[in-house]
Amino acid sequence: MDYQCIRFEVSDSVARLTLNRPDKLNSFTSAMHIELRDALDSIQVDRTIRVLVVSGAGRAFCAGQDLADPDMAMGDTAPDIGNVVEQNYKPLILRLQNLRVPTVAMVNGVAAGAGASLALACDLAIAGRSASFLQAFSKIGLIPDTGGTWFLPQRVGMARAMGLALLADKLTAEKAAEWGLIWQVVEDNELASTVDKLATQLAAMPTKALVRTRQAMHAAPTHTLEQQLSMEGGFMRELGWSSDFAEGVAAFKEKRSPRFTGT
Ligand code: T3D
Repeated sequence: MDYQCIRFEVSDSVARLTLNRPDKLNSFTSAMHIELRDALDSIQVDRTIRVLVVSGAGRAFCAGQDLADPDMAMGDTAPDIGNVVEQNYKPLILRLQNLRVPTVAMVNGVAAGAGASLALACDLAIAGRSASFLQAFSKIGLIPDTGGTWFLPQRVGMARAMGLALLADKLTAEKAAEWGLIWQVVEDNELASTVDKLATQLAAMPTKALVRTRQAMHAAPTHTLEQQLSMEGGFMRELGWSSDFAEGVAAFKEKRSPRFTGT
């Protein structure tokens, strides 16, 4: 597929997906969603990829839904944005959650509405100091979607999640890191190099274990302890049969760095 709204590059086991509508702060359109689905699906079949980095072109990460997209057009009747959520946002988040590689959001500027949720849907979010997070939804009469109501309280607790969602105040990157919404904040001029280093590190790690960790962590809130222990046991059994486990143990015994292959 020839991408118009995103850039997608793969090199050295790292896939870089850049939302690429800088004039509109990389806001989502239906056309962008089609391209995102295509790019994410390609990661599922390209076994050379070991990590995904998501970022935005220009000064923003993503301003959420493009409010001027035809999907949002107010004709004689109001648009069915429930359908837009079902057809575009739900598949996006489920694809990210089920991706076979770890994911990193490089938040280079404002992340608003579904753009903030996109960052939260990645396994690790790293922001530049001038970036910010905005639950813009209540300003236009909507709720935090794209998983926002799921990610927010889990990350920052109910009181802060409600404050952010109801009041739609901008949260600085520094505060976001302090509150546990994101993993790390770094100086703007160090963001790209920090994320490159992290991506290289993740790409050399035992991919399957990282992904099973994500799945177990996200299952925990709805599981009993017994269910969670069973899930951990199942994943450990599977990982115990992986090449990366054998390599990790061998490397430990031989006092050398492991050479994980993601298998
Ligand atoms: O289908 C569905 O709706 C369901 C899904 C909904 C999910 C959602 O994401 S709902 C929330 C949608 N997003 C927003 O409400 C955020 C709207 N944008 C803003 O509040 C501000 O733009 C920002 C706080 C993100 C950034 O402010 P600022 O001052 O840095 O930039 P700006 O001047 O407002 O924007 C620059 C340009 O981007 C401007 O275009 P122009 O005038 O230069 O031609 C602006 O219109 C455009 N832009 C920014 N956000 C959007 C957008 N255009 C379309 N849609 C946007 N969301």
